[in-house]
Amino acid sequence: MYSSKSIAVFFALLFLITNSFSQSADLGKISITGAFARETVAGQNVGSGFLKIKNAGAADKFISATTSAGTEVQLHTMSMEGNVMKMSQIPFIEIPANGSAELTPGGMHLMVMGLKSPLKVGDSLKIKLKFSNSGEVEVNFPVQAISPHAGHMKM
Ligand SMILES: [Cu+2]
Repeated sequence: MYSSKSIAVFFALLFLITNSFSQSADLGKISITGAFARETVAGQNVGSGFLKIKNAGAADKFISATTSAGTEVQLHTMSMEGNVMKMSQIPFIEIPANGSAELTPGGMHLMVMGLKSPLKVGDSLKIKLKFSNSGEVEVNFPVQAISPHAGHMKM
């Protein structure tokens, strides 16, 4: 028989485990919410991830990210060139003191290079995010369907 004490410990551990891979996460004064990734189409070996970062403390920088699902994670921004969206790599994303930064489709995003397998709706991607002051946190990015208004992009 399990004692009620060991059951309580089990649920506490379960909470810790689930919490550390959640699509939202807290890291000191930094809180992450609404993380998601986009599904990929056949032949596409790059994926994109989005999230919102809130900062309740001093200014920080989101400097890098890693995942075992791909060879590299880059920080990207998007800009219009004529009527074509163009993305380019940026070295970091500033998180202002008591401010926030949002990575959204059509704006800044995470670009997962060299995906080992396609991203399908229902899957999720674990990405470790690194901040210059606050350190590292692993966040779960559930895969969502591609919006029909995604538009045209070139690398
Ligand atoms: Cu990109």
